[in-house]
Amino acid sequence: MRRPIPPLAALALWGFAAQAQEAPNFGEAPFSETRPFVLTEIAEMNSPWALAFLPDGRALVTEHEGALLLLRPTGEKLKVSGVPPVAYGGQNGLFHAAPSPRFAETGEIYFTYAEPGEGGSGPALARAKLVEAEGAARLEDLAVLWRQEPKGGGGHPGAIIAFDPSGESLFLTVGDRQRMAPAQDPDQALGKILRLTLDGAAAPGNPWEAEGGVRALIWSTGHRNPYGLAFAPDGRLWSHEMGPQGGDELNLIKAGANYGWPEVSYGVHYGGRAIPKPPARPEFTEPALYWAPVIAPAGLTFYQGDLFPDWRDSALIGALAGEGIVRVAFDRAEGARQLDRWSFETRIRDVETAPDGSVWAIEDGSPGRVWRLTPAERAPTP
Ligand SMILES: [Ca+2]
Repeated sequence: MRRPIPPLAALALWGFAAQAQEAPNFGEAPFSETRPFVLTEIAEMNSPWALAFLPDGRALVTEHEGALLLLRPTGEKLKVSGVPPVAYGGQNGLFHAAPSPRFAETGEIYFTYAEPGEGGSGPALARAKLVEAEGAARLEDLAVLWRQEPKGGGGHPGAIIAFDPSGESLFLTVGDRQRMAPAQDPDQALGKILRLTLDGAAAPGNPWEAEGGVRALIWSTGHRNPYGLAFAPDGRLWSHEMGPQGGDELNLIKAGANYGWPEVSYGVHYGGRAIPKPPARPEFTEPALYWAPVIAPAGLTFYQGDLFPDWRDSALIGALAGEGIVRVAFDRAEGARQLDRWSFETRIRDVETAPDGSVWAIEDGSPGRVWRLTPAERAPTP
């Protein structure tokens, strides 16, 4: 017969177990008292959604209604023609554009948008060549590499692209389009992170490659609305996603892992209906950290520049509801902790590291803005 555990010791053990299993919550963290950067407005934009840098220091900036622009650090804009029609409304529109890992040779870019069609719209991934001549820019040789079928209603598109550091494959977030259950359906792309070849086929080595169809495209499962996806300098892939009421997550993305939506969450459904917390279902992968109340994360970049040496290897995350930028640092044992939370007093939709080491951030809205962050002058040390 087992000896009964004294109540206080049991409580302590339970406390330790709970601590060991539950991801840390950063929802109530206060704003940092000082900002180590100054902000310079680069340009006013019409509902800017996402940005990515070309090797020459210009940014590809999407506007949600369907415009794609090349933006110089001076604020000069050049509109790129040839973007296909997008289904614009609510969370749908033009999403994310990024240069191919082979951009220097091919001039190709990849972009995502809500493709209109029978029944509504669906997220789509396209590739095209960016051609510039006589001061104008256009897309040529457009090919839609992947599209969600069947089309339908709903927001939560995800639609963020990240290229594998090898340059041989790409990862694409696909949100649950506010339908929830498909995130656990292995035959639907909704609520998944896909891994594709640069031509949009199932990438060799995917966990369900042998099963074919949609399954062969899937890298990870059980996501809600991931608006951030990026590789860390150590080669690990991270994503964040918006929870419902509470429960925004930062996840270390592993092949074949299931991140639990909508079966578990640190949040509750809108209206307050409970959802089991992740430790209740050990088959689901816990987030590295979560926010309740939410920050509504959007945009993710791992800082590797020289202008902010204190930020090297940490992640910068935009916050819509959180109205600012969050900095997260990592340790070797998969741990992540929020170190800074800077208030912008406005919704931040995306954040990226520029080739010169400055950080650019998108202020959400119409008009919205693109901001440049450079180091604040420090008081001279005596
Ligand atoms: Ca989850």
